[in-house]
Amino acid sequence: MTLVLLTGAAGGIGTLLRELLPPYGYRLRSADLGPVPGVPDALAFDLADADAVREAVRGVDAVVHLGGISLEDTFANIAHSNIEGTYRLYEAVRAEGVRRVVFASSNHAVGFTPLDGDLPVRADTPPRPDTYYGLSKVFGESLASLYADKYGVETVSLRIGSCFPEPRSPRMLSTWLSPADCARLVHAALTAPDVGHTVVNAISANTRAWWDLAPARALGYEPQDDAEAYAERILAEHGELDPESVDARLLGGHFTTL
Ligand code: NAI
Ligand code: 15L
Repeated sequence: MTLVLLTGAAGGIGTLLRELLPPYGYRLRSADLGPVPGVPDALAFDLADADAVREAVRGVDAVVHLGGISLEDTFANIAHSNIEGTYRLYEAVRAEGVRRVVFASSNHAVGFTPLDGDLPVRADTPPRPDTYYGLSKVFGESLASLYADKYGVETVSLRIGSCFPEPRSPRMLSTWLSPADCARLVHAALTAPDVGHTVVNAISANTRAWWDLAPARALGYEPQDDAEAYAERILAEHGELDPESVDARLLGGHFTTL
């Protein structure tokens, strides 16, 4: 059975994937800064701690790297958890001979991409980070590229839109990644052959999508969900997306104003 290190296992997506990945045949080694509720044998360490990260990576077949700060923060905090932490993870992966990483990148790596240009936005659109947080995801993608070319450590970087149990806003009718589709995509990213470093957009099959899913589908991802199922309730609550609003004009929405 494939043993996968899941960093950020106590977080929102980690909690969802701890339920959704084992049915695909994975055994998980969960890790986070502190305890992971319901997982007494989870590893607790800071991703910037090189020795602890090396120990956590030893013996696994692959890593799903969700750990880190998931919103905007000070540069110092982002540098510690997301830049130093991701570097330490890749160094451990290289040293321990692990061959595959799935990296949780973000739409905020390309958040300043305008939505009035060519749609859908492709997965090879150039980096346009909207925050220090987005910048750290650009760093992570570039680090993955370096380690693929130099050391043969393969990575699929998932530019995740908005992964929550349900979409929460009119913007998320475009950016939602359902938990079940997230698990489908992570499974595809763990099993597709010869990925080198591949960047894919990571959303469900949303009617209002802004993003091209062709590279994700090429890995074997077949999304089954569509945020449109929630449109009536969301739009009754919030109204339609104002075309002048930052959520309608820029991919990263309000992160561009933080
Ligand atoms: P979250 O904030 O709920 O979980 C992140 C986890 O990482 C937390 O449990 C936290 O304790 C842990 N962590 C933070 N700093 C750490 C450190 N220095 N060492 C060890 N662990 C550390 O985030 P969520 O929503 O589960 O997201 C998971 C990943 O996916 C993050 O990398 C996030 O940037 C990315 N992502 C999430 C999106 C979403 O819609 N939820 C969208 C785009 C990207
Ligand atoms: C992200 O990268 C964040 O981690 C998440 O909390 C959401 O805000 C998401 O992007 C989004 O853009 O909806």
